[in-house]
Amino acid sequence: MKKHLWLMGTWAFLSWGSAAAQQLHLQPTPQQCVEAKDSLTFPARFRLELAPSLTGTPTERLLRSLSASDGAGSPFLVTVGVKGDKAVRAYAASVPSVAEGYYLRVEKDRAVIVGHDERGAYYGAQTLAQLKEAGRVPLLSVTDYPDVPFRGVVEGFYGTPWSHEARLSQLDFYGRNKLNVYLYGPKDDPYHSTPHWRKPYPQREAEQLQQLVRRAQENHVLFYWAIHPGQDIRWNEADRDALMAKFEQMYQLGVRAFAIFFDDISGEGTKADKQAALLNYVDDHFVKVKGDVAPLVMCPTEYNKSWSNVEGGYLPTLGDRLNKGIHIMWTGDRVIACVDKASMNFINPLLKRNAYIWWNFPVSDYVRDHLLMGPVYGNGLDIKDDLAAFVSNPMEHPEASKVALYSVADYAWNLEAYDSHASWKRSLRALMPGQADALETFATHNSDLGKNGHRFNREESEEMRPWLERLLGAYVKERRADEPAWRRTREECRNIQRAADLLQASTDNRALVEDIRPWLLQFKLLGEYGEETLNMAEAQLDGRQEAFVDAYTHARALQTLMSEVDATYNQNPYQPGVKTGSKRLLPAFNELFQTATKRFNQATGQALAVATEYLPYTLASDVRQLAQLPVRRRGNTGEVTPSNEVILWQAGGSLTLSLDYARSVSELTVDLGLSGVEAGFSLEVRSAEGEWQSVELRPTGRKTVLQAGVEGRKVTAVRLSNRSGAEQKVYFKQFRLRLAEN
Ligand code: 14T
Repeated sequence: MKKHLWLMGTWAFLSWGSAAAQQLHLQPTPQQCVEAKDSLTFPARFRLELAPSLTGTPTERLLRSLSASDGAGSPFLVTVGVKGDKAVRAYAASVPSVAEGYYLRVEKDRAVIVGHDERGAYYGAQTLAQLKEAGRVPLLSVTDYPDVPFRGVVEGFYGTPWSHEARLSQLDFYGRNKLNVYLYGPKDDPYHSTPHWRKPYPQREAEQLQQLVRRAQENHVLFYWAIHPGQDIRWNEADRDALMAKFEQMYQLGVRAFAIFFDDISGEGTKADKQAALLNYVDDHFVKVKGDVAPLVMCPTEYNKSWSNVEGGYLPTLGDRLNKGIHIMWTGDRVIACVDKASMNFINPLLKRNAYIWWNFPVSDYVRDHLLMGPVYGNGLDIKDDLAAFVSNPMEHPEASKVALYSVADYAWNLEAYDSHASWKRSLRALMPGQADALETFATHNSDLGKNGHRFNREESEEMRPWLERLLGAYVKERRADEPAWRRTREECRNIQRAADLLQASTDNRALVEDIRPWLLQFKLLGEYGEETLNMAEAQLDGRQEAFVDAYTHARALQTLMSEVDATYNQNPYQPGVKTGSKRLLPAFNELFQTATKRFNQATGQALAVATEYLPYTLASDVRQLAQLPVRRRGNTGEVTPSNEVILWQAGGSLTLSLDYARSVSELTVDLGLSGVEAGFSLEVRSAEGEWQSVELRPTGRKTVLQAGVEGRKVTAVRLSNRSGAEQKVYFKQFRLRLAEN
């Protein structure tokens, strides 16, 4: 049977009153939608005929919210029930025999929704809500069900956990997009993991979790509470009972779905037989006893192929021993990977069940200076029968993550019909209906991860790629301007500046603007920078020297500002800073900048700086081995690159790190690799007035690492000198200056 069917009769395009003709697209893409020739404007009020089995359910509340005031007396009737209910008996045969499936029919004066089960009826009602939102819609019948039984989100990232408000908003979003699970497992919740997994939540946190459970129920989302005990668990009765007691506390708060995560641990906790015994115990003595608890989910220690050692027997042990109903998570061939037929064929036989896919996208906890807002692609479209679940691990930015989550919902509902680009476009429209084009401009250029240890990457700026190649090919290799490429790139630079402004000022979705604000600032600068580098290249080609210097001066200023944004916002300790357009745009603009400047210098005999990275630090030293060490900037810290050799530091020799202007510093860390050697050295800072003042170097307790008392001082330079009167043989392990926040 052809699954995805859009019958549209003789008319191909409907015009909905508004100027732009718009195709109706239901989200997630239904399995089958047959549209008739006629259409109707979905009424503002309708009479609701609800099967008694649905009284008091989220389905009833959703449907009532769709009808303004009481629909009594309205000529339009909406009949809703679950297979087996009397009111919908006539349609029973049309309902798909798949969990969560539904049949929805819209006629001229009535609509009928029949769920395979209660959640199915709810999804039918969600589809009806979309029809109402669309305004004028064709008469139609939808036969629909999900391909993957569990679809949703695992809040499993490191970093700042989502706020309570953000989670409430997520749960509503999941309901609307027919996602049915949310697994709560933020690595940085101390009561989820070590140190406090054994302890009950404090009152306030407990109340909030209770609220989340309720909101999840309202949206027909299963709220899984996960525990991460493996870092310090002991395989004894005391810890088993502590875990059972914690689950019981969570049960009392309303939780009816539980998970145990053994990822990212070492030592005792990693033993497969012990893990399996614990899971089975919980299954037998908790889940089965309660009777109203969802199937257990576990995340194994060897949760991806590259970390698994089949000979070691870990995965086969889990596969053999874990009770049949227990789900086992899997991230694919690597920690960060997409899954396809081959990856499923590897893991499912080992687990002796379909894997519960934990997809590590759009999680960005290992590339925190980037936003991952591009299309969802790369997973097999032919693996619907191989998946127990498909859940996504998101970014710490909840609203920005919805771009990907929308498409995850679309993919996991109907794999074969999934169209990654179209789904992405619709997600942008759903998130910011008033500024979807601006958001698209932003998202197009904010999707890759940059260099990362997981070697995972995404397409970025694909549409601009051929234009940039043409532009650089012509200019760099042939010293000429390819006019169309030039025009298109300039236009895109303007689009970027405009999009940054429109998004920052937009009231369409403030939560999203807050999530991405630093990147918007950077994005605007990037657009301006790109435009100015085009001006430079143009002026250089035409030999207009004054115009070149004007453009160059501004481009330099923009480099400085971009560097400042990078050093001011998002100063996490892992990947501090704010990167945007880093895959194609920024490298292309930098190449323009460098080539144009070199040619200008050649032609005029001047020596304008060619470097593209603004550095507020300059190093000077009369110690031969130190003089040429590069200075690196990473977020708000500047560091002289450590050296591996023994440094022969002559008497009186010094190293000076100067700043571009008097800046507040918060920390100065020095490590000369030998304890006590600092006695022969003096450390000084230079004030804004140019005076040198001595500061003390104190031990930190970490081996030979020393810290200077510079907190809050405004300085223009720091200097380290050998005052011992003799040559010192030292190491140069660290020389790092951290600037204060402001
Ligand atoms: F359990 C897993 F499936 C999993 O992916 N665990 C973590 C997850 O919490 C994190 O968000 C994700 C992305 O960084 O990767 C896993 O964490 C890691 C992965 C590593 F390769 C932690 C340390 C690693 F070296």
